[in-house]
Amino acid sequence: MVYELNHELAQSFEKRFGYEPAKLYFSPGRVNLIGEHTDYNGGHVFPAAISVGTYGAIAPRDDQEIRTYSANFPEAGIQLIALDDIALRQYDTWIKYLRGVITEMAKFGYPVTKGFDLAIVGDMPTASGLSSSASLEMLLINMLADLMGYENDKLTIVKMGQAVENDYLGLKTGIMDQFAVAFGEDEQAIFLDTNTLEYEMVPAEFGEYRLLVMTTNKKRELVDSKYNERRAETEAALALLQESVDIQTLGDLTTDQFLAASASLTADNEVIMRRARHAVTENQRTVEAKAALQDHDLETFGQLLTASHNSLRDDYEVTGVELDTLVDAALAQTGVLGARMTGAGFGGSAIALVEEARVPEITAAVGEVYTNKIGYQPSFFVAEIVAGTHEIK
Ligand code: GAF
Repeated sequence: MVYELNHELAQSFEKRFGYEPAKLYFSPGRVNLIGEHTDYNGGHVFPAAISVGTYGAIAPRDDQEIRTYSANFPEAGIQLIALDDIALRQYDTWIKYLRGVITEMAKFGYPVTKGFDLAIVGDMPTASGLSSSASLEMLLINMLADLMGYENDKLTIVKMGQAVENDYLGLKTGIMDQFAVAFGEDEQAIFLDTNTLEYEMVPAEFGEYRLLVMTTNKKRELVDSKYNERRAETEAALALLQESVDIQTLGDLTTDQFLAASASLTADNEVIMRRARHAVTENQRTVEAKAALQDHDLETFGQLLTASHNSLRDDYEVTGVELDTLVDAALAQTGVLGARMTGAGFGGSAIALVEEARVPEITAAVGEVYTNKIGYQPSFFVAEIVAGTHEIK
């Protein structure tokens, strides 16, 4: 399953550039099991790297030129970039990530000074909310760090990827996606405290159940501005709460402490306090879900996934009719222990913990309900949890 496009990419490189690539890499996407919109609120997250992602083939050049080709945009052909001209262009497609990566690597003391030929291909559904950008960022940074002979320190690479989002592209994302893509391990979920960056690998053992990824196929609209808006709302709530409690982040509060501290503030600040309530309760659910998974208590784990979705729908308001339809339709089926949106929301994908033997029936039933209500089809696959970004030897 993993490396499905590996061979094809090597051929595609050779066809475009006339010689074999020096190195091939794979960079996964991610699902987040639970812990949504907590990573910029000092909470816990619980993601895992998955087998759909981005492949890269690269070879060094003797000059300062960069020639690139994406098999996902064949009509663009080979695009040329010069190392000394990497400012963001208005009509940049995926190339903006390459320019961003080169810019941020230089700022982190990892300047890219050699030219190279590069081909990439990805097999993630578009706008799937499975972190295609973090997958690409981690791929490019790993390849270019190796090309230059720099030490491949995972956490630094993760932070460079986050800087591409935050500083180069202006999206105020947290650290979860890059961390999951870089630190993933086969069949392990990553329980990460985004406050301390301490993490623990937890076997993603689902027994007779599988993680079904259900993609809305909704066109990506306004996700970035709404994401930044949610972040501003929780920051405003934190500032208000800090007037009465001594906390650094919302992740410092238990649900009970939050309810006590927010009681007198809620009437005048209804919306931002609901946002904060999600961040606090979601953090608690994430800690409980990790314990449930370790105890092989899949019933409880599933219930926490569903509770997470409800909080994202009602308090954080980041789901929307497409994600709600997928989740509700999945939960109405026999053999489903829980379901929730995964990632930023507003479209993208949901996950459901489903009985393996019933996957075909469940996807057929959910697909029918969704298509009738939304007017186009969703897509489905069973997640395979794999290792983080690496060279394919
Ligand atoms: C996006 C962001 F990139 C992550 O940092 C995280 O905040 C997530 O949305 C929501 O949990 O994927």
